[in-house]
Amino acid sequence: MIKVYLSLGSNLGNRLAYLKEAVKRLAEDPQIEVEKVSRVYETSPVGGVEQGAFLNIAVRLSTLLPPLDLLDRMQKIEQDLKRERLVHWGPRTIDLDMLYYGDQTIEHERLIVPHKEMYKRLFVLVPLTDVWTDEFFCQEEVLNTIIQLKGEKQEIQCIGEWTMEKTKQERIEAAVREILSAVGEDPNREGLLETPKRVAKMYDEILASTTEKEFTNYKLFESETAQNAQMVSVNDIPFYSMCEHHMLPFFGKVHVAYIPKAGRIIGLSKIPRLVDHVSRQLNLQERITKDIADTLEDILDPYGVAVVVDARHMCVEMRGVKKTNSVTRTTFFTGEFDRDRDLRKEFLQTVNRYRD
Ligand code: PH2
Ligand code: MG
Ligand code: MG
Repeated sequence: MIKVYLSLGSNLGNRLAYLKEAVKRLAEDPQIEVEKVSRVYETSPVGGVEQGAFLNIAVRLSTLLPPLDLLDRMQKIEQDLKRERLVHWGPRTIDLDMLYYGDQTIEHERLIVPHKEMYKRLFVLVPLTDVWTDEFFCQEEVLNTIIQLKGEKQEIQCIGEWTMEKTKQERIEAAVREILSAVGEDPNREGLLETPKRVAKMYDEILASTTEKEFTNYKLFESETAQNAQMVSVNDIPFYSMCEHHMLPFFGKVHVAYIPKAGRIIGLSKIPRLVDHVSRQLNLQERITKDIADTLEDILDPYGVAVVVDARHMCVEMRGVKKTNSVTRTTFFTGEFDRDRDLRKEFLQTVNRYRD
């Protein structure tokens, strides 16, 4: 891992919010570890046009990313945070500059490291002293320069500690460690050391829909042949979800049918995708069933939707009554499927009972 030092500045809009968002985005990058953030400094603008005061911080990272790849990510953050470079050296919502990349010297058309101007800037050097490691190779040079620059008119004032809400990942990790201790385990024993990290990553995947409620990953088609309103069914779609009462898995098969109206159909692979989407949050089987039907109703406005879900629940099988292999079936019918018994029967005959 290579230690990298960055300088961040903002003097437009909610300056602290921009700095926080930029650091958060760095920290969320799986290839970047944010090791330390300096205190927050308010600084008088140096050079360029007449402009408002800056907030500046320094950040220490550890990464395996090559310097230009890291620069790409920094510039992506700048773009995403609506940085506009109307005036060179002028006001900006956010600015990320690379000061040091390990002890390497880089002279590339896109990147010069150590940063060319930094030894003239108190707003870079002072925050840097908050975050460097004991081994940092330029300490003396930086400290001497700070003393020399104090004669110049560069105002810099520390306005507070950096506080950062923990990331989702960190919060889950801490909580998992706590559960491990509470059940009498030693979270520090070899086999468990990486467990909180793995669990946090796993929840990010299997509960992803919690923070992404809307299903948008589909395309509708118009079909001449679907004009005559025949049933379309997709059976045996596997699903895996987590029950909201115990946070234990339940899983099985989903069977879906609908009757297109006005030739409106959806790509067949999108139905399993919808099932996945609906499953990836803490759930009840009944709700999954209804959510799939409701979503298809919303996006297709068909003559009717039928959904059958067969599932095994680990909260039933591993604990409590321990009735293994019992399968729970839930159904939801709308429109014609709700009104027409024969149609419903026709669909249910295509549905095999779920077995292993
Ligand atoms: N950034 C600039 C120009 N001037 N002045 C202060 N105080 N802080 C900055 O971050 C800064 C600046 C261009 O990047
Ligand atoms: Mg800059
Ligand atoms: Mg810059």
